[in-house]
Amino acid sequence: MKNYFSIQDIDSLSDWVYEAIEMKKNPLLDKTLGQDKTIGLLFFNPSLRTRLSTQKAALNLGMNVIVMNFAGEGWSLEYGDGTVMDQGHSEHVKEAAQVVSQYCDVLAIRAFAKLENREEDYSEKVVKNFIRYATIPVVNMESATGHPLQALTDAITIAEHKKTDKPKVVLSWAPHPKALPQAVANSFVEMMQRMDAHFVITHPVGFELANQITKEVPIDYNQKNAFRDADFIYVKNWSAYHEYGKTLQNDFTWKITEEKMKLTNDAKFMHCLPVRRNVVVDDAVIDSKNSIVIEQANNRTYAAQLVLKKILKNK
Ligand code: SN0
Repeated sequence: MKNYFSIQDIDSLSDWVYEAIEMKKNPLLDKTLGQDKTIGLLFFNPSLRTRLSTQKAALNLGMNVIVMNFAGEGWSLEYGDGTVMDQGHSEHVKEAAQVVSQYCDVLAIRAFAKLENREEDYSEKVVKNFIRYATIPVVNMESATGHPLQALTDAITIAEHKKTDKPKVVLSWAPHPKALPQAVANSFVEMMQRMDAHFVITHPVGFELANQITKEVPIDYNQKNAFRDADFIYVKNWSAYHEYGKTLQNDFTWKITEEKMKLTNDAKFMHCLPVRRNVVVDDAVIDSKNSIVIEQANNRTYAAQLVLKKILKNK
């Protein structure tokens, strides 16, 4: 594998999930694989789990890690072809990507959706241009439209916790004070279409995700109905896709409560974090024994480590 841009780069999901679970049992098995190799992590946005788990994954493989916060510290980058660069942008991605490629063996990038222009975000301007001009493999650490490391983590976590071969998994929208990207939800939806699961999405009218991603996945506009008999409740806020980047109405009746969790089949509660307590989910749910968010975050390391291992082995 050269780049890990989206979950389409996973050739055999069941093999990957199995390998990640094996790797978790003995994370230092390949501790010399990345010896004398360097990964560079570029962040255009904040991070806790992605930054530390990807570093941890690289360290487990014996790699060196260099990290740069691009937001505020890097030059403001230009992405257009043939632009007369007499405005605010100081450096073209063409040079930036080639230069970084000389310092590193693998490059990982986080660049969130700006939520201003749907076409621009869905063209994946930042990460795709880095892939275009870099001469080394590129890993997506949440781009404008996807978060494939999170989705791989979620597949691993569901595989570890499922009690039946085909669990019922519900992706539920929840309220949030800010407009958030669709990236996590998009990649989760794509992942659930590849997993053996009864998958349902529930959200208020107007929060439909891109049809090219949701395809035939059933949408239930009645959250309580969707929750019935669920084995996993995966919660995420996202802003509207059609009225792009808008929060529309922030319906607080969509918060995840103990009462709603009682409708489920003793479902596990999942969230990629960070989460706004008592806005997205009540303390009573996230602090309950059914909440697996901390273990889910732990699995970020093994998802990243598996991806890096495959890139290092060029398989
Ligand atoms: C990001 C998102 O894409 O929704 C990253 C999730 C992994 N989340 C946020 O930006 C939350 C910010 C906040 O203020 O709650």
